[in-house]
Amino acid sequence: MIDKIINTKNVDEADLVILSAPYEHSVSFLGGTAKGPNKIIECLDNYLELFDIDLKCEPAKKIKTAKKEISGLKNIGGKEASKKISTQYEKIYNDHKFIIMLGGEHTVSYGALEAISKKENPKEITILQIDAHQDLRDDSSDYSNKKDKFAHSCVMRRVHELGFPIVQVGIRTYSKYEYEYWQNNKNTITVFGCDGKETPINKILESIKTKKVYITLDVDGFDPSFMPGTGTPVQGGLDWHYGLDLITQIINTKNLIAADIVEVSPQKESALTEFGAALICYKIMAHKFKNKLIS
Ligand SMILES: [Mn+2]
Repeated sequence: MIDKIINTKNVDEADLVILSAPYEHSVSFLGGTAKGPNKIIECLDNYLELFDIDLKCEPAKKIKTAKKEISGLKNIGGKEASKKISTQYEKIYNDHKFIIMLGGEHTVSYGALEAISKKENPKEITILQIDAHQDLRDDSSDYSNKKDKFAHSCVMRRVHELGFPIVQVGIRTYSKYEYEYWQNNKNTITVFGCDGKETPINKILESIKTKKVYITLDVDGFDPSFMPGTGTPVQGGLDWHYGLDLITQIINTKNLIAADIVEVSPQKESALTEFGAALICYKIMAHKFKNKLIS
């Protein structure tokens, strides 16, 4: 039998669920994120080594992983999509499964966090957002004729309104309105920019005041040389090893309650982005279930 990372069809018996949210609607530049989840899963199924070279073991053999897709996300607006995601997410989350959600555009994170906010106190969970953009707009009216409060560029504002504190890493472009919102909410929004000098990881860890953390990874947070396939690429992002180190250190020092990887837009000429997203997904799995690996 060939061992696979996604190794059970039964969501009920899984420790971990890879939840696809192939939602794409409020694209502001390049499209294609609806195809992201399947491409990442293809990499998880076929191209990744099971052996983790840092942990020196095969995490997949100890973690029961299932996949599931959120249905009904085609041709609907962001508010409706968020509701669909939230309802389906809630069922799996309440069943005590660890969820890694794969997007889709960044809007999908709101549905997940709304579901979580029903069960837990948002003030006790910090969102660690790796992203080139703050996504703190109130709506999309400054760049689109369609005013949309659930566009991808507004997702972290909506999440912040739910009560979650946010720590942003990799930020290197924002609008006047986003800057103002951040300045008015400095107690609960911490920003680490990207100016060519790397922020020491312990500084980021110190800025997270809660034990519980949710990671939302917009792949454009990484430098586009590592993750070129994304809707709104921006030069000068996180180094690959630095980003991985940040993610694993957070899992090892905090209580990661769930994560998402969004904005993967597969390219014809390069599979780098979906492969990188799959690698990060497997890293999160391995470190989250580290205790299981030793036994
Ligand atoms: Mn984003």
